[in-house]
Amino acid sequence: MPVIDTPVQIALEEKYGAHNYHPLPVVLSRGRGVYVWDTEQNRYLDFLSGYSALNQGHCHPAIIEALTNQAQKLTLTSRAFYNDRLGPYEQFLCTYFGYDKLLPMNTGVEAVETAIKLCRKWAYQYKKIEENNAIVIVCEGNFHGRTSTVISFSSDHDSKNQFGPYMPGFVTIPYDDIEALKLALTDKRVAGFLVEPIQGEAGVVVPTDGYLRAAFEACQQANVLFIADEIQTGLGRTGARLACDHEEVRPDILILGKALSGGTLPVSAVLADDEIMLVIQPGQHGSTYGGNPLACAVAEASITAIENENMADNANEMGVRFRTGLQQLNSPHIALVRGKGLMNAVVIDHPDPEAAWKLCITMMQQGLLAKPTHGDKIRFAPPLVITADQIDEALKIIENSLSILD
Ligand code: IF1
Repeated sequence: MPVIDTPVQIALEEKYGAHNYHPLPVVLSRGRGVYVWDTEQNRYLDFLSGYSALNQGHCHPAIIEALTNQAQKLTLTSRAFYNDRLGPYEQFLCTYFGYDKLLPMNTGVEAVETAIKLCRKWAYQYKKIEENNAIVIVCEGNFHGRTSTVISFSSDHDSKNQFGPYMPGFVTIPYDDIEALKLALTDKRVAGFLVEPIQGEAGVVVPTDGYLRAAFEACQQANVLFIADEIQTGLGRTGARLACDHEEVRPDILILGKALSGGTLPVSAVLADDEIMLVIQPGQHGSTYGGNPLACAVAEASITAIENENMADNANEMGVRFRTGLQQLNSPHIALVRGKGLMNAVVIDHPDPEAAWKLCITMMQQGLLAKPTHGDKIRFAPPLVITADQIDEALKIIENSLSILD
């Protein structure tokens, strides 16, 4: 494969690709574990992890082996027929997370859409809410994906603007505000509460200890489904199997994605018990690739790797090391360090609105990849297989790079 120079690669995307992203000016060509290499063979620590789809690290051997083995056998049957991977995978995941059933989808937002449909239909059948009047409560600062329905309840201008008309049936409340939730729950049309246990895109906003537990109990009191979007927070990222585990909350509907496939191909899933899951009957929901044997093989290997390598515990330990190291830099440019496990972010304090971007460019030049979110926040989310030495290597790069802001 001839090496194409970085500027040429970038120009190709500029000319022939939609301009729906503004990437850092680096062209990656190889990845393994926490490292990626660009076309000039420069090595970087990946502190974005494919937006937390690479919890297991790049090209995890066991996941790639599962992918390549299954790819030689059977990749897609459609759900018109059974295949020999789906049943065992569904049993594996339902047993692992403790639910009756799983509905397999592909992208995260498709799983979010599925959860909304399940919630609405459950409300009509079990809560006897008048049809087409179900309300789902969502939070300010949410990010649940980019379909027309999901951006209908986004509070982010760029995600929502000029994509109307918008889907009705959503009420927005402030995040981490239990009284606001309790008030919203007095509306008898409310069917569900859709929430990220930690808000990712908003810049890693960690709610007050006890918020998730209190929210879950308030929903139970109101016979409203607690729907946890664990697409980014799940699968070890926050130092537990699920972020909800930190508060012993068992969501009525659990949404998974991203690292469910270890960064190989889109695999998502919705888990729930029979009363909820069985409101969808044959012909009422689905997807061409949902539950394909390749996805099942990869997802089983992805979860097994997280479990066998104790990635959640490592995320806990390395997260503490990373946040402590950041705080000890005592940088005047870091206003705030926040996060849980290896889902962390810093808020940059600097008069230059481009400061976070410039810092990311400098860190890139020093061998660490991270990207700003919403201007002044930088998300730091490495693969959960990172070692103490690699955390220290990253902290050194961040420390050296911060001087660019002096
Ligand atoms: C982009 C970040 C954004 C998610 C949660 C559902 C989805 C996501 C909690 C949808 C997707 C991705 C999408 C990507 C950037 C990234 C992201 F927070 F992870 F950084 F946008 F907020 N729920 N998050 O985080 O899953 O359909 O993408 O598989 O769209 O720019 P998807």
